[in-house]
Amino acid sequence: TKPTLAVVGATGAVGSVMLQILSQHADIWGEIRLLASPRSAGRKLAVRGEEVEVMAISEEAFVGVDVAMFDVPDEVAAHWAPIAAALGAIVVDNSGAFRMDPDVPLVVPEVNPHAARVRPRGIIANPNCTTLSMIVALGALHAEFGLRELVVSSYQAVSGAGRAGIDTLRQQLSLVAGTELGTKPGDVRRVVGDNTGPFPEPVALNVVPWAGSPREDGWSSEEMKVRDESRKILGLPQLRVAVTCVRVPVVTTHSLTVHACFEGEVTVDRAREILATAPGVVLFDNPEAGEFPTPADVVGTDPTWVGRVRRALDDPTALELFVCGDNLRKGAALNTAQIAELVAEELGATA
Ligand code: 2RA
Repeated sequence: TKPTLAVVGATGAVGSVMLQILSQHADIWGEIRLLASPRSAGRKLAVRGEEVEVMAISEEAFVGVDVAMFDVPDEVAAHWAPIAAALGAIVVDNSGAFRMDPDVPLVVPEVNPHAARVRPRGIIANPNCTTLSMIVALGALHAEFGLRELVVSSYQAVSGAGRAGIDTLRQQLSLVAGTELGTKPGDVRRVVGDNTGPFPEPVALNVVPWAGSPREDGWSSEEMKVRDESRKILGLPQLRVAVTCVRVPVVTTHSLTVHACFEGEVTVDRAREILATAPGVVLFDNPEAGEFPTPADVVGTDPTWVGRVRRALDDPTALELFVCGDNLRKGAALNTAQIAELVAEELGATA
């Protein structure tokens, strides 16, 4: 019999992409249960061409579930994931609640699939979307060149902050559309007013050097995630990481500039060969023909797109890259689904 899957947080921005992916991938699941907060219970959502009613999260709802994909706030995951695991489900969690727990593997199937098999708490964590938007390409380069240091800046889409992020950008864009803003200081702020939603500053016609919540010494939670998660996924606990996270007025698809330093000298030719053949990576790099990845083209696709591959001007051991990944697909729903599929394969093999 096919395993039973629960999608927890089915009504959110990531949840709805999870349902699309379940309808697009090979149909390996038996029953699919959709769970969400009591507020969303009773709604009907389409999955695999059928309308399925959303149930409120409860202990009973997890009985008989083999694998549960969670996309809910940290505190909801912290409460419910261990309950689901105790009831026998293997949980694949996309919150930040368990990612750095030493007893919870943090898995990217193209990079460290073996880690998914060792899960003492019955929970597997899915990385943050910013880490995920670059790590498949970096994992491929690391496997050959040996990564030593990363210097990264992110250009993060508003859907990283969920439906509220998307709604905020759309509202702000409608307020500024047709106005002649941007010549006088404070223009955009005046038009947008206090309507900054989940962001600390207006995001339309702007860039905001902040994502997440404050951490020690001026760092943001998002920046700490990029460092800590990259180290854990790559198995490089001492990796040097310098990172600044920035929000930009893009709906979906995170971009990053990456300066990656390796153990020895690298060549662009070899780097391009690695990127062109790595699973889950597309090399799109011919600037003279206007070819480099942009969010407008990458959105809705599965791979990590890499362009602008150059050897660092002043360091023969370093590469410069521009990387784009759909933050709702590989950055969240797709990676979670891929992990769930790995687990289903394992359950099938041992059944
Ligand atoms: C963001 N990475 O883009 C976060 C969401 N997990 O806001």
